[in-house]
Amino acid sequence: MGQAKSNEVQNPAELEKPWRDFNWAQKEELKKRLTDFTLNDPNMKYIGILVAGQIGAGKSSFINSVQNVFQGRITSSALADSCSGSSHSFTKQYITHHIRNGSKGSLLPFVFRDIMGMEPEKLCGSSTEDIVSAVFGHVKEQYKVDPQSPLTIESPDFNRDPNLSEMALCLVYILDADKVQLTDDRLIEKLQTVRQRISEKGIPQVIVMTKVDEACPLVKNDLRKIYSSKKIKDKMELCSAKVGVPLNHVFPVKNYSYEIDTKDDIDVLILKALDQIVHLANDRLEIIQGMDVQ
Ligand SMILES: Nc1nc2c(ncn2[C@@H]2O[C@H](COP(=O)(O)OP(=O)(O)O)[C@@H](O)[C@H]2O)c(=O)[nH]1
Ligand SMILES: [Mg+2]
Repeated sequence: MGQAKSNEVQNPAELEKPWRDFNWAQKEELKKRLTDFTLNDPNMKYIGILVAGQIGAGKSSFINSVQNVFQGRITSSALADSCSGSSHSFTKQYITHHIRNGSKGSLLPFVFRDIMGMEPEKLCGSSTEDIVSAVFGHVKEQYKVDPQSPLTIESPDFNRDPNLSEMALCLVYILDADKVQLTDDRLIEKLQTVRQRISEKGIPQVIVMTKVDEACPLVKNDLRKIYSSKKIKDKMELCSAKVGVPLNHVFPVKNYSYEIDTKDDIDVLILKALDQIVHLANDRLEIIQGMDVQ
């Protein structure tokens, strides 16, 4: 009993102070930075970002959440699956989502691409080959993933000569905070295979850890406790270790799910993750362009 009590004191659910500095008042500044953002190649209209992860982890919801931040309202361009916990993937086609600044505003210079979710079992969900092909721009728009047979160079949906906009210059792994400790090792192996294949080509990788509200009651109650929740810190460390992405590339978010209005605290976490993703992608673009010049 005494032992349990002293552990509780040593290991409280809430840390004394946040372990990561986070400015909750930076929403407008981040939004401006992203709407003013220009690509390192003036000839390109946009850069691509691919989201990958297990079915139901919140990939479509993350894309929608980004859209919501810039629209200032709840949208549903990348349909999220309202049947939570379902084992099938709602997203079956490979689709590009453009992000618009305001309802009549211009398109922002980055797009998200969503592919069928992954599953632990062999020949289920998107294969590692298809995800790697998508990163390298070989997958044509509206390609329907067939878990039984990954895309090959002979397939009509295989883009043999992709341009830079068709490639992904950042891969975002979407992981569910509430389930990460239960994630099947076979799925982690698939993610690691993808990571190794694309790391060789220097494609930056980020983890967006979703459902922080479901993973921690403290955070559900007050999103601003996200960086003082011991549970969230542990889960972020677990995500980092499992996939092999450094902790400073792990961003916890609460996606829009049941809300009917946007909220500044939700927005600012989404914007912070997005700011990092987009700038890493743009850095990568600069390196690729530099290589071309040499
Ligand atoms: N509470 C909560 N629910 C979420 C969050 N992100 C996604 N969801 C819900 O999880 C379910 C699956 O999300 P979805 O975006 O369709 O997952 P996908 O298969 O990866 O595209 C949906 O019911 C979402 O509303 C989150 O951060 N918090
Ligand atoms: Mg989806």
